[in-house]
Amino acid sequence: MSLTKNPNVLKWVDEVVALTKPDQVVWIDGSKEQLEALKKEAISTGEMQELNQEKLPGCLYHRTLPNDVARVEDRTFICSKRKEDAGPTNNWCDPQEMYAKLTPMYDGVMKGRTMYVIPYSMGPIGSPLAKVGVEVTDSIYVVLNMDIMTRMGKQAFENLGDTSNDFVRCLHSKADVDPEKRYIVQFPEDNAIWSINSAYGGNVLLGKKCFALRIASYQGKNEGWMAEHMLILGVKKPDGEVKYITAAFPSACGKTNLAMLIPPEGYKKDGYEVFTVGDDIAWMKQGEDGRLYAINPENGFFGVAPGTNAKSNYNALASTMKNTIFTNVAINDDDNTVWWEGLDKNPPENATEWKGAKVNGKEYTAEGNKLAHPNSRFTAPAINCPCISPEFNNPEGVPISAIIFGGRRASTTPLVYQSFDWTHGTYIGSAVSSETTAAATGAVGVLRHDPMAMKPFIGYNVGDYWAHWLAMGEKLGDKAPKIFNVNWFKQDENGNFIWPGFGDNMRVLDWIIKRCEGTIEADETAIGYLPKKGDINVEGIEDEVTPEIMDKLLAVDKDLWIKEIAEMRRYYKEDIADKGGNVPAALEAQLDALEARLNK
Ligand code: GTP
Ligand code: SPV
Ligand code: MN
Repeated sequence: MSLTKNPNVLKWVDEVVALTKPDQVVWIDGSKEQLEALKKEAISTGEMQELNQEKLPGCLYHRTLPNDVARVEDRTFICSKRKEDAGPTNNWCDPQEMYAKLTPMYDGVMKGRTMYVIPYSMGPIGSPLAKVGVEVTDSIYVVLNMDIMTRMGKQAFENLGDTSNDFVRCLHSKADVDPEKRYIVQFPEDNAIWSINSAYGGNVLLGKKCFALRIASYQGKNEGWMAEHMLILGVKKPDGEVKYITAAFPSACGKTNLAMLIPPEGYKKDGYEVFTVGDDIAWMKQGEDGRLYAINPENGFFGVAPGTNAKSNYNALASTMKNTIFTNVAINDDDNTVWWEGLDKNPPENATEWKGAKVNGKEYTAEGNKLAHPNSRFTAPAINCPCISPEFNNPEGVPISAIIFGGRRASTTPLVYQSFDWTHGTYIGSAVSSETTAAATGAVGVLRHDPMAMKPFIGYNVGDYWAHWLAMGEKLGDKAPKIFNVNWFKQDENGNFIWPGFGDNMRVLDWIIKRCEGTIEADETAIGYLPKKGDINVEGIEDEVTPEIMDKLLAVDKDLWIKEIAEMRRYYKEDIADKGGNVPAALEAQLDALEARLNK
């Protein structure tokens, strides 16, 4: 039975039913009974595996095909009418051509299967910033994940109303999970997403990257707000005030970890606390008081499992202890729980590795094999998180004081620096580059440009995206958040990280907050404001972060920066301008000014 009278929804569902020809159509109302029945069904068919219900109540396991374990950027398209509207960072195809190519692939694809119709809201129900999507899918895994990641079910239709046409049409079929026929396609001008032949995370949970970033960034440009690949956290200071910060790091570069940070002992004693509002995506809009407000459109965390442990990210681990779906981690067959590299130092001897083979985990990992896929993930409800912010469901969002950019850089970029102003900060965002990770298919560890950590997610022309950033700065004026850059990943000659990272990143947040409050001086350098000697608090880690190491962490190496500038000139010209991207003159001017300052 359909859950809405909205004729736009009903018409679209009729169309996709006629196209995909499912045996039956099930509308997902979000009720407990319905979800329990779906879980049972998925367990009975083997699509999901039930884990130890005493140790991990409500938790399920899922394995995707080895060819289907990460986002596929080379098969992801932005289909705007005009090629120049997709711009140089996206694969483009004419929408009519793409519809013509994909329609036969969807024709009858759900014969013998059930179609699930999932209404969902990105953002708290009733929030002026929230938006509705409807995803149809032939995967129970998708339904159960969407339940965790979004506000799913009837409530979303209540938000949409009976007449609105403002919902994103999300069509997913796992089809045959054929990598040669895999397509992740956004049609921004049609409010539509078509995904086929994948059953993995970011390719199929269409509310996430496809809608909340690719489609939403396009909507944000047109409607005057921003959709960004950013965590949102609150730092409660000893005086009780909470300062909110967003941070954009590329995939698998530390957003979930920073968002759930536990402050070092000294800070805890002083009364500092960190609260998580979001770990991956921020929608931001100017509020009535002129400041920038952010909501997390998601309702859960789709986090990287490997490396997560009680020490590195206690709050993330705690979030996965119930009602969580684990994808492509390893199974500990002794007690039917989960394991991944970095959880602890004891790989289970009786293990099933992520592809499904029974192995002796100790021997297997000793040979250099991995039990869990490097991009294995947990899908955990936000309410499980011990440090979830009391403002998590605030429909108005939280006011942002600072925006942080960062990436994985072995050299060049210091631990932290502050931009001179919003325009300079926008330049810094445009210049983010980072070593690639397992979150997307392709080589790992290759330095690539990833402006604002949004390279795979900007749903339109990157030049227009930068212009939109500059326009937002104009609008926000002196109420604009201050913009910073951080690098947790600086290495020594032997390739070891020289900054302890994780909870100790609080020390950098502390400096950032003081800069926002204007209570700490800084050194004005060619690249921006840097901490003065001794201003990054190293109490308790003096042995690890000696003054010499701190000097290295904060060094601005002129030769490396001259190289960086040459690369940015090449990037702006060859990768952007020559390929149809309009680099705003204000950003070119920032590059000139940076070079002039360095050569002074
Ligand atoms: P996506 O979900 O793909 O967007 O990733 P993310 O940005 O949320 O990254 P996440 O926090 O899951 O971290 C990814 C990897 O980086 C994990 O293996 C972490 O252990 C590692 N990491 C996170 N923070 C730090 C840090 O401060 N220092 C170091 N050295 N590694 C870190
Ligand atoms: C990312 O790759 O940035 C993720 C995981 O957060 S996915 O949802 O697969 O995009
Ligand atoms: Mn992400």
